[in-house]
Amino acid sequence: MPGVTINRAPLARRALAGLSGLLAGAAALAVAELAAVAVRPEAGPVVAVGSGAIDRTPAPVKDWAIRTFGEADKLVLQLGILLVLALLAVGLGLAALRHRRAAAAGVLLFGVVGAAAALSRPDSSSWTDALPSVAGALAGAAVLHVLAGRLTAAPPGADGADGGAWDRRGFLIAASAAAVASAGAGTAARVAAGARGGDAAASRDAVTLPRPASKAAPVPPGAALRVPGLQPFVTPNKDFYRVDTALVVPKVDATAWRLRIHGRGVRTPLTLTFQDLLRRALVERDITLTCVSNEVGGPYVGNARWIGVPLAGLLREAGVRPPSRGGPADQLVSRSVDGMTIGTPVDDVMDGRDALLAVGMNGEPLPFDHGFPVRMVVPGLYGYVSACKWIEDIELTTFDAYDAYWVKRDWAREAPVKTQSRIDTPKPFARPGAGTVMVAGVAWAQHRGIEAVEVRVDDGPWRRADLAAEHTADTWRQWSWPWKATPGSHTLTVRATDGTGATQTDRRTRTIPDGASGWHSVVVTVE
Ligand SMILES: Nc1nc2c(c(=O)[nH]1)N[C@H]1C(S)=C(S)[C@@H](COP(=O)(O)O)O[C@H]1N2
Ligand SMILES: [Mo]
Repeated sequence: MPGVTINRAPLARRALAGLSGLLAGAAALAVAELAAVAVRPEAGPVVAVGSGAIDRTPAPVKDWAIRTFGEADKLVLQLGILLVLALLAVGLGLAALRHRRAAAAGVLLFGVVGAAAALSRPDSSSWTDALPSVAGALAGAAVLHVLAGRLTAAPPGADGADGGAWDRRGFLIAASAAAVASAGAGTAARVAAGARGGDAAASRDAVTLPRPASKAAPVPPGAALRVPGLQPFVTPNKDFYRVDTALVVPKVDATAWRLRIHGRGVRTPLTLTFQDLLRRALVERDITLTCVSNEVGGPYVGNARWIGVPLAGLLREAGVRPPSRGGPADQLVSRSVDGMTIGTPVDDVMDGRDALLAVGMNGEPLPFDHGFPVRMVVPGLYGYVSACKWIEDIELTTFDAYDAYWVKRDWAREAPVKTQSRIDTPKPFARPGAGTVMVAGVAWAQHRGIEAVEVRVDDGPWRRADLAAEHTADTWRQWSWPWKATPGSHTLTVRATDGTGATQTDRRTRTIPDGASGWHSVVVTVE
């Protein structure tokens, strides 16, 4: 049916042009992601642009995103990027109707943006990181040129001679071919990316954690209360909160991993393998980790049993003296394989607390999400100033000389964990029956310990809650309080007192710059 052309009706032509743009965009992304597997997964345009966006997002917006989307924040960001790309692709397709070359150039411009984003990542070390975006853009421009190009060609002459325009079947075949090829490339990229992470997974499977030379103190029987709705004393790995900037979780092959310790005041720089760490005397400790982005009453706190190498001992072997003993470096900067930098006071790491290079979490090698093969854990400090995951470098320097990632973004240089308490049950807006209602939750003031927890109903007097047995000052403490609930709407409020005798302040602050303060309240209606 050579006489049936589709490029005469303007509306249909525009729809097909938009579709051409979308298909060009899909081809560009699929080819780029496939190329990224060969080059470096993090060099793919979506991840590179997304990571760049994360780094440049103003702190309040990032805070809002974490608050609103929680741990789905990265998924939302990636879907957002894809949506914007899809709209732009449709736009370029429409533009191609009039300005075929300009539209193709537009696609190439996106390639340049993607390449620039990939090259400017802190973990980019090679020009080859530009290749995925460039390859994708070339593929996208070609698809757009072919599909949209012939939408504008002259229609066949009255004699039925082909004027270069698509007939319905021709366009359908070409468009389907582009779609199938893109889907194929995209699927191949997924499969290849999975295989690439295989080495890391195999290296993790091969790890047998040695028995620690120093075991964790046994958890006293009374440390874990049995109250429905209360968070368990030990947070299972699968439920442990995750906060990081990694759009793609780094998959590090432990057999190729190295940790370098160097910098100011380091007499003997060290380079350690994973086996080097496992051969040392390991310690096992229960430590509660908290994120500075945790709102009052929020979920970004968890307690785990870590196995690791005491960091202070390693530093002493390297010849490091803390500033309190005359050493020249007051800041320890840890760097991860994905370019995160975290600054920790050297004095804190070397003051006798259990600052660890952790290799194990709750009886297994670190999960990839939580930093395999090695991460730092320092009791008493928020994660962003202490808990570097996927660590590969430790540099001794000064706070004057260097600002770490979050400090550059207006968070505090030093950030000890603030005393906090949370009501886990009843939940906000619960409707318990009148009578005895168990109010229970957790309180934490890592490295100072929790001495007391008090609960208040409405504006009534503070009542001492029953504290679970104390495990260590570095772990959170559960509490409960049997409330004689009377019908009506009531506000329950909690506050804790830490091991120094200081009571949690009621002054509400935002999370930025050094952690939220204030009391947690829940409103319930007793029936
Ligand atoms: N490499 C890397 N390490 C990191 C981060 C990160 O973004 N990248 N986030 C830090 C923050 S803010 C916190 S609170 C803890 C969270 O550790 P988790 O995800 O294992 O709970 O990791 C810290 N270590
Ligand atoms: Mo954090």
